[in-house]
Amino acid sequence: MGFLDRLAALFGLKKKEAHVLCIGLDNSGKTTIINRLKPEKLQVMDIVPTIGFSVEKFAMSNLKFTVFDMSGQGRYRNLWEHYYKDAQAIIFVIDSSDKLRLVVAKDELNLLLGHDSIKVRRLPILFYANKMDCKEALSAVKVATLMGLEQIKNKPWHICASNALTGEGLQEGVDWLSDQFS
Ligand code: G3D
Repeated sequence: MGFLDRLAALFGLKKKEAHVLCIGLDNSGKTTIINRLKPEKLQVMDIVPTIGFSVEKFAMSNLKFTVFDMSGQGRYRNLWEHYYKDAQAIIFVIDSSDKLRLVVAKDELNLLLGHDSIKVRRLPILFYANKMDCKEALSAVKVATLMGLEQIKNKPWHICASNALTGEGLQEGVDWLSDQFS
C-alpha cells in the first residue's frame, strides 16, 4: 500500500471523501512531493515547472488532491480561495534553501490562515521544510521559527524536513497527517 492509500484508508473511516490542498510557492517542490506520494503507476516522470496559474487535481481512492502555486500572482488569488472551503487538510511546502523567499511564504501562510474559510476551522496543516539536502538549507526548526508557526494555536500542525528527490521525510509527514484522522 502506498502512502496515499494508507491515508485514504484512514480518511475513509470517517468521511466519504477528503480534499487535501497542497500549496506553497512555485519551485518549493510540490510537484515532486506529490509525484513521490502517488502510487508508482500514477507517477509522472517529467515534471513540468508550473508557469502562471495552473492547478493540478487528482483523485486517489477517497482522497482528492488540489495542488497549486501561491507565488506572487495576486490576480489569481480569488481563484485559489475558491479551493479553501473544500479543504480538510493542507500540505504546505516550503523551500528551506530559499531564505529570501521565506518571507513571501510566511506572508502567504498568514493570508491563508486569516482567510474566512480557514481561520475558524481546525484543519490539520502539514509543513514540509523541503530541499533539506541543499547545503544552504535551514533546519526545520529554524524554518518553523522564521515562518512563525508557533503562533498557530487553533489548528494542529507539524513540520517535517524533507528531500523530495529521495523521498526522505515524506513518510513521517503522511504518518502525522494520518494520525490526525485516525
Ligand atoms: P513546484 O511544483 O513547487 O513548483 P517542483 O516545484 O516540484 O517543480 O520542484 C522545483 C525544482 O526543485 C525541481 O528542479 C525539483 O527537482 C527540485 N526539487 C524539488 N524537491 C527538491 C528537494 O528536496 N531537493 C532538491 N535539491 N531539489 C528539489 P528542476 O531543476 O527540475 O527545476
